[in-house]
Amino acid sequence: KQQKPCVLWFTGLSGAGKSTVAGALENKLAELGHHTYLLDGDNVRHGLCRDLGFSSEDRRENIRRIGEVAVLMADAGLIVLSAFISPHREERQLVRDLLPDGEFIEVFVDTPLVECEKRDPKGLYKKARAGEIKQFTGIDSEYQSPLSPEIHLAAGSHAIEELVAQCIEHLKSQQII
Ligand code: GGZ
Repeated sequence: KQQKPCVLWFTGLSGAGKSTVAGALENKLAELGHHTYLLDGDNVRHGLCRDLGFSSEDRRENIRRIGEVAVLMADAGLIVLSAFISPHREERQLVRDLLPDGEFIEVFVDTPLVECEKRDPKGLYKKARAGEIKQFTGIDSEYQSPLSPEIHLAAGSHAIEELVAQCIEHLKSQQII
């Protein structure tokens, strides 16, 4: 199946739905016959980046490594999906700059903090509020929203299928698929 390689860079708060939407999009792309790879906390923070924590420097190094891996995978022809908070504009820009024009697609999974905190699937916000986890994104560590993402998902108020459809539309409009 014809495809152009690219990196779909999901960014957003913890609990915003990055992995969920990226996973559902990956399934849809596979169904359509495309070749993809999903990078997320499960396969990266336990291996390649297991020496890193959540200080600003460590997050920066986390994103740098993931960016380099994403570039290699795009080089191999894949549609790469990456789902990390990636809280800093500068680091996301560094990854963008590693790729040819049009191959970096920033996907802002825009779920308001109040909603993420209400979902709190792992109880991490509760712990962060209690001071048991320090430097938690959105609580005592900054999240810098994208200023002009290629795809802006209102993920607090739309069903997963609608968000996936919005991504598919964008990929078609850019003749990636
Ligand atoms: C943010 C943290 C923290 C702190 C642990 N701040 O909801 P989760 O659990 O599964 O997703 C979060 C994940 C964030 O890792 P990333 O590699 O995406 O972060 S970054 O891009 O900023 O490097 C959360 C968990 O790890 N977690 N401590 N202090 N999230």
